[in-house]
Amino acid sequence: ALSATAASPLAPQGEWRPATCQGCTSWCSKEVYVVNGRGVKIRGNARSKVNGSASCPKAHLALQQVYDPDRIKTPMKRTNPNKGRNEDPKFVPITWDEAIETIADKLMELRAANETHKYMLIRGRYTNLNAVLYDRMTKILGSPNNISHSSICAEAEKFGPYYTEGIWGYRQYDILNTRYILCWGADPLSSNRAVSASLRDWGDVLDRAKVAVVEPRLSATAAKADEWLPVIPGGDGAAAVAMAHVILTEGLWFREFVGDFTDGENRFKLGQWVDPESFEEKYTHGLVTWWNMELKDKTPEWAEPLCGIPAEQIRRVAVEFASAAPHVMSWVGGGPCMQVRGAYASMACHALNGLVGACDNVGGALAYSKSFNQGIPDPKEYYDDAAKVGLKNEKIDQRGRLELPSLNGGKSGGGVVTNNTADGILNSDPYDIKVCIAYWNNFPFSSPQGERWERALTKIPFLAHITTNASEFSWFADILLPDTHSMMERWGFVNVSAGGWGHCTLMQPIVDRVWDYKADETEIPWLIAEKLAAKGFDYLQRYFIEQIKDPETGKSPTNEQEFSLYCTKLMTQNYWDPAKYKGGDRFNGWEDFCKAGVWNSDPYKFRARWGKMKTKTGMFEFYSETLKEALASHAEKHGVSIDRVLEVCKYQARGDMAFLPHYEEPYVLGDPNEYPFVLVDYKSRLNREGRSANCSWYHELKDLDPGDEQYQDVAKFNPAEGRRLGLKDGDRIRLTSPVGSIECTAKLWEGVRPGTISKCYGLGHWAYGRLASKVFGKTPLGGNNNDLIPADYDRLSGASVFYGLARLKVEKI
Ligand code: MGD
Ligand code: MGD
Ligand code: SF4
Repeated sequence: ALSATAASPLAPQGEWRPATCQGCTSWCSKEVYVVNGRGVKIRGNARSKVNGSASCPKAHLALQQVYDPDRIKTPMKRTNPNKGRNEDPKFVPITWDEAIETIADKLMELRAANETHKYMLIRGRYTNLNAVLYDRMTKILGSPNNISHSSICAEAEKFGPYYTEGIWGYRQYDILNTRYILCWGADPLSSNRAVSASLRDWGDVLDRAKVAVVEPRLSATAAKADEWLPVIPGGDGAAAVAMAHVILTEGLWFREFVGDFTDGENRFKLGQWVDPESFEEKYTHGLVTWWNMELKDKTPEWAEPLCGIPAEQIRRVAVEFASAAPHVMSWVGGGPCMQVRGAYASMACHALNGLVGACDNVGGALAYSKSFNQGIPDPKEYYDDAAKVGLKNEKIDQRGRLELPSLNGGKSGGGVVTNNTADGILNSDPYDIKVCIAYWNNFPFSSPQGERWERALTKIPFLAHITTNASEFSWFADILLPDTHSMMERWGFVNVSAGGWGHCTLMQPIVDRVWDYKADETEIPWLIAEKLAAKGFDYLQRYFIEQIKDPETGKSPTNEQEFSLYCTKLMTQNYWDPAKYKGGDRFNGWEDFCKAGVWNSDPYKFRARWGKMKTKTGMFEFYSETLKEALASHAEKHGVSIDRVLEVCKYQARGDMAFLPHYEEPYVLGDPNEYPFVLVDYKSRLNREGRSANCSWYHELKDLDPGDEQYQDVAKFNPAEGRRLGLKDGDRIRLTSPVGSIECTAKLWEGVRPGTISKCYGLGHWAYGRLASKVFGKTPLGGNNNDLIPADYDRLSGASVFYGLARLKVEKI
C-alpha cells in the first residue's frame, strides 16, 4: 500500500502559510502552499470568519501574477527623453541605488525652489500601511497632493448611506439570516466585496430567501435570482421611489424602526398630502416630508416608462421585499450610483433599508464591524517651514471647487476627485506638477477617457512608477521600481467585513522574492528617506526612526526590512498584544498572530446604532439634515445658493428636494439618433481589478462571465437588435462613443436589455505584458471600455462615472 513517509514522493514538501488576497476588495484571508520558497496553491484561510476556506475563481490567478515572466525584475530608467504613447521609453536596467538617488535629487530640487507642493503621490490599490508613503511622506515633504484612486472606485455608493445613516463607507450584508435580497447594480457572485463568502453561501441563501436583481444585463447573480428587473441604465431611482411608494401605501413599512400614524390609520394614499403631525417617527427623520414632496404620486405605473421595468413587477418585488421585513436588504452597488446624478439614486435605493428597518438589523444591511487598527504617530513635529507653506496649497484635483463639492464625510472637498487630477495637471490649474511617484495604479487604463492621463503624464517632468508589471502608466515614467506582489512577498494588513464579522488579515513575505523587488508602502519610502537625509533633509528619516519602533523591543528600524516589519507590528498591535486587547480573537503575541494570519471581530451588535446614527439628528434621515448642512456650507464657501450648486453640478433637484432621496433623469452623453445604444460596463469575474489580463487563465476561463467567450473580448447585443443590425456572433466591430472608439467582437445574447450594449471591463491593454496586449507597447488586445466613457462625475460625491453615460454606435469592420 502507498504511504506518505518522509522519503516518499507523496510526503508533504511544503507548508500552508497565511496570506491575504487583494484581487478585489473582498480582501479574503488566504493560505498559500509554499514549497521550497515558491507558492504553488491557494485556498481560503479557514480561521477567517469572513471568508473561511472559500475561494473565488480569480484567487488562483495570483500565482500567475507572482510568477509572471513579464514582471519588472530590476529598477529601470527611461533613455528616450521624448514621452508619449508612440514613444518607446527605451528603459534600461539600473541599480536601486541609482534609482533612489535620482528620485531624491528631484525631491531636493523642489525643496530648493520652494516648490514642495509640486510633488504628487498617487495611490492605486493599497494596504493599511499606505499611511507611510501616501500620507506621512507626502506631508513631511510639504505637499498637499496625495491622490488616491477612491473616486474611480466607489465613492458615489457611499453617498446614500452617509446622508441617510452616517456611514461614509461600505456596508456588509447578513446574507445567511436574510429573507429577501434586492440587488441594485451589484453582482455579489462576481464582484462587490464578499465574493468568496457569497459564492460559498448563495446556495443556502436561495433555499431561504428570495433574490431580485435590478440590472440592465443578466449578471451571474441575476441568472440565479427569483426576479431579474432589467432596468434602463439610470432608471434605478424611479424604480426605488416607486417601491417606496408601494411600501407606504400598502402599509408595509417596519413600524418598530420607522414609527406609525398616531392613530394607527394609514394615510399614505395615492396623491394625498399627509399632515406631518399625524405621524410619530421612532428612529427615522423626515418620512412624511419625503412622502409629500417625492413619493405620493410616484406609482409603479409612473416609474415603468422611466426605468423600463413592468409596473406589476415593481409592485410585486416591493410587496414581497417589505413583507419579509426587517430581515431583508437593499444591496446597492456602483451601477445606479456611479452616474452623473448617481448621488440621489444612491440615496433612493439605500433609503429602502430605512423603510423596512433593515439597516443594522438581523438579515439586513449592516455597517462594517468594529476594528482596532492603531494609527502611526502624528507627523506635525516633522514639518519644516517649507513643508508648512507647501501644505497650504490647493490640491491638484481641484476638489471643493464650486463644480466639485465632493462631500465626503459632510465636508466640502472632503474627498478626492481622482480623474480630474489629469485635467488639473494638463491645465496647470492650480499649478503644474513637477515630480510624481505613483504606485499600484494604472490610470491611463483604469480611468474614463484615460487618454487625458496619457497627455498629463507626458507633461510631468519626472515620474516614478512603483509596479510589478510595466503598464500603460509605466510607459510615461522616467524611473520604474519593481514592486513586491501584495499577496506573497510583503508585509501589510487590511480590514474588511461580511456577514456580520470583521477581520484584519495580514500580508506576509511568505515566498522567496525571485528578483530584487521592494515593497511600495514601506521599504521604498525608507530608502528615499535615507537618501534625502544624506542630502541634508533628514525630517522624514527622523520621523521613521523616532516614531516607528518595534512595539516588542522598543528598537528603531535600521534598514528597510525592519521598517516594514515594525510598521506592521505597530499598526496591528491592538490585535496581537495581550496588554492592548480590545476585542475579538485573542493572541499570545506577534508570532501567534502571524501564524493565524487573521484576527476576527466580535459578533455584530445588531440595532446598536438605532437612534445613534452619525447623522445630524442621530436618526435615519429620509430628509437629510446632514446633506442640507453640507450643501449649505459648500454654497456659502462659494457665495452662492444651494440651487446654484446643484445647477452647476448638473443635478435637477431644487429647493428642499436636494435633501431627499428622489429620482433624477439619467444624464447620458450623445445624440440617440447618432448613438443609439447605452454602454453597460461591468467587471469580469476574473478581473483582479485591472491586473489580471496578463494571466493565461484569465483568457482561458473568460466564459465564466455570463455571455462571454474564451479568448475573446465580446460586446453583447440583444439578439433582436443585433439581427436588425445584420450582426452575427464573431463579427469584428467598432464601437464609437462621443469621445472615442474601440474594436472588439460581436455576440448576440439574450441577457442584454434592448437599447444597451453590455461589455466587460478588463481587456484592451496596449502595454501590460505579452498576453494582455496584442503587441506590447503598440496594439491592444480587445478594447478598453474607458476609451468610450467620457470623463464626468457624480459631483456631490466626486465619483467618476462609468454607468449610464456613454452612448454608442456600432459598425462592422
Ligand atoms: P489597476 O488598474 O488594478 O488599479 O484602478 P487602478 O487603481 O489604476 O492597476 C494597478 C497597476 O499596478 C497595474 O497596472 C500594475 O502596473 C501594478 N500592479 C499590479 N499588481 C501589483 C501589485 O501587486 N503591487 C503593486 N505595487 N503594483 C501592482 C482600479 C480601479 O479601476 C478600480 S478600484 C475600480 S473599482 C474601477 N473599475 C472599473 C470598472 O469596473 N470599469 C471601468 N471601465 N473602469 C474601471 N476602473 C476602475
Ligand atoms: P461592479 O461590479 O462594477 O460594481 O463592486 P460593485 O459596486 O458591485 O458592478 C456594477 C454593476 O452595475 C454591473 O453589474 C453592471 O452591469 C451594473 N450596471 C451598469 N449600469 C447600471 C444601471 O444603470 N443600473 C443598475 N442597476 N446597474 C447597472 C465594485 C467593487 O468590486 C469594487 S469598487 C472593487 S475595487 C472590486 N473590484 C473587483 C474586480 O476587479 N473584479 C471582481 N471580480 N470583483 C471585484 N470586486 C470589487
Ligand atoms: Fe477574495 Fe477577491 Fe481574492 Fe477572490 S479575488 S479570493 S474574492 S479577495
